[in-house]
Amino acid sequence: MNDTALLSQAETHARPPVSSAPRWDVESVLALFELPFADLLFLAQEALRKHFDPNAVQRSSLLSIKTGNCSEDCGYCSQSKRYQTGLETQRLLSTEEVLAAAKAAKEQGAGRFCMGAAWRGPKEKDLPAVMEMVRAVKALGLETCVTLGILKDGQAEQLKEAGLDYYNHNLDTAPEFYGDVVTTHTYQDRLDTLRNVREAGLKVCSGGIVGMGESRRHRAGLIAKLANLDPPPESVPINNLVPIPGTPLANSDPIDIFEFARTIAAARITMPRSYVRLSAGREQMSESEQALCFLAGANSMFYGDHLLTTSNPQTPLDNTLFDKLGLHGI
Ligand code: SAM
Ligand code: DTB
Ligand code: SF4
Repeated sequence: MNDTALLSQAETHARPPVSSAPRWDVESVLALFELPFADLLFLAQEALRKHFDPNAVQRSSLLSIKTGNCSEDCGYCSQSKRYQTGLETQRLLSTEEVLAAAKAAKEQGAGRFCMGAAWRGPKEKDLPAVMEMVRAVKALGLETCVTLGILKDGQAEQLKEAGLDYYNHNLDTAPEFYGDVVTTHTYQDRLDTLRNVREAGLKVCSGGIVGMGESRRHRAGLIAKLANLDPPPESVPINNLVPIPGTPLANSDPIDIFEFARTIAAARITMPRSYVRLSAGREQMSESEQALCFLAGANSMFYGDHLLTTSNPQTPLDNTLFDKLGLHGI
């Protein structure tokens, strides 16, 4: 497919879905990855500028509300109880602790507050406490997001009733590679949760991780899967693997920054109306590398000095970068 044809596929995609047929096949996404870099970034900028203020960056702050001791074996994760990562575990925080962190995030300028729990999924007894946190954070005037793992029938509806805006649940990689990274739950489990979340009327945040030893075709496969969700996620986090000593992926080769930027650009072009988030791994990137990701169409990021169990650039550093680039936060 030539550039014009690829862009016209992007434009078709931008219209409200008329059928549930896949709109992006893996080959077409691969063709985007294989464009000359400047051509790819040009298409990404065109897609961004059609739907967004290109200099506005959505900012979400993260808090781990329950840390470590997780039953699952996700090969990238510091929080699995199967790996010796030296992580200090923490039971579910109180609403007061969460509220204090949310207030601080709001003061720094975050627009959304995302609460993450190291669960395979929440137990029925856990949900009332999380619902209380959601109500309290929303009352501050922040958008709310939680990431709690696999949801059982009815749980997404309960979270919606509490006023939750977004549910984060990443597909993480292509279906063909998922089994190399996680064996304790399946890709289909994750798709089922995303369907439950959508049916409950919540907004979807779903993306993935690159740099886990996957191929370019796998990266294209992840993007195609996300773009073909009907409708696509409102928010698409693209994480660069943060290697955690003690996990199976501790020694993965870092991904080349241009390949990372290509993944962001492919997400931008195939999901033109979604916020594409430059997510984990920013601390390992220079200012210029981050700027490249914004040029590739990222218009969202994690803001605040920590992610879940690892660190993120300090707020003053991010504010300086925004000043240098003429970006403003929302
Ligand atoms: N337990 C829930 C789940 O797995 O859905 C929610 C928390 S989990 C830590 C949320 C997401 O963080 C994962 O799906 C993965 O995409 C991302 N993540 C976890 N560890 C990471 C790492 N070391 N580097 C990059 N991203 C990571
Ligand atoms: C997402 O895609 N990335 C965030 C959030 N959603 C929950 C988590 C990143 C975690 C990075 C490793 C850590 O801090 O444990
Ligand atoms: Fe548990 Fe989530 Fe980490 Fe997997 S990614 S081990 S489910 S906390």
